[in-house]
Amino acid sequence: MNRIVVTGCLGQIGSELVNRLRKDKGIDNVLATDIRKPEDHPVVNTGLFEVLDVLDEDRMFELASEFKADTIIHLASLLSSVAEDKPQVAWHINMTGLTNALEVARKLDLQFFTPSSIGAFGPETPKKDTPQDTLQRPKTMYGITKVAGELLCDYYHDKFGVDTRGVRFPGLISYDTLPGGGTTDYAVEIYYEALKKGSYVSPIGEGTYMDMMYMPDAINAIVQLMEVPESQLKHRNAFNISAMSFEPEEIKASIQKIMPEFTMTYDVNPKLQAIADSWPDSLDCQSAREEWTFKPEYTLDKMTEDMLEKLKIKLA
Ligand code: AKB
Repeated sequence: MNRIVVTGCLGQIGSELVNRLRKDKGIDNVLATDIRKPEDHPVVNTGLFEVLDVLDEDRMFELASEFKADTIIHLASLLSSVAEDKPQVAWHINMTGLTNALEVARKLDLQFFTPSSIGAFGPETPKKDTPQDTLQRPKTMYGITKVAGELLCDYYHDKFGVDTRGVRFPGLISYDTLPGGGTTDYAVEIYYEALKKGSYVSPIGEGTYMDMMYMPDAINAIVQLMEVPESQLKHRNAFNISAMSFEPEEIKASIQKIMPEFTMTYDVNPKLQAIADSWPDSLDCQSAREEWTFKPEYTLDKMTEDMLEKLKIKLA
């Protein structure tokens, strides 16, 4: 991984990943792309940036080929909640975008990364300590595109020899760029609202556990997995990874350790709750630990401390 094209760079993961890769690999070795080019944005202002609609395979090929890329990190995708509102659009963007990126990787012999998600599991999946290899059958369009994507990445490796790699991300929590249209977004919003209003109305019901991870651990995971020798990997795509599993009362309690006056009430959103109920409570991450020494640093309390500190500065 030395010359990298990243799609979907203005998103929650992309904006922080591009920053890290520019530091690690050099500014001129990372080509950030997204469907729009904002006038003033750190990703655009601090390095190479090109407009790219991932539905346009020719343009993706041209950019990667001219840049002499050796790696493509494909992040552009619709998240779970918005995908339920526009299922046909979600299928088109998530699957055609992925197929195009895989084709570019095949034609140019690039190393490849794309994230799957806890959304790739369904209500029949074992809920606790969800195994790496188990029954999936998701009931959301997002989950269907993620399972299909996992299988497609395996296929491109087995059939064409593309060095595809990937993880199943849990909910990602970060202060830099807001997530957009996910089911786990509440775990980001709660910190903003705690600082802005001192209170939060949770759209996810009490007792609903979901896996989560702080963004620095997620970025480390991508870099670590991409750099491990191929010979060490048995499950190259869709590794279960998670740093913590909590329900709304637990994140509330974590915030209250620093802000005792913080309060939370519930107004459960039926769509989000149904999605959350169909996902695992906690993943078994043994394969990631064994095959590429995955080891997240942030616990819930350590993350809360950092989030509140960084957000306070951002919102000041
Ligand atoms: C979402 O909630 O859709 C995402 C995810 C867990 O994949 N954050």
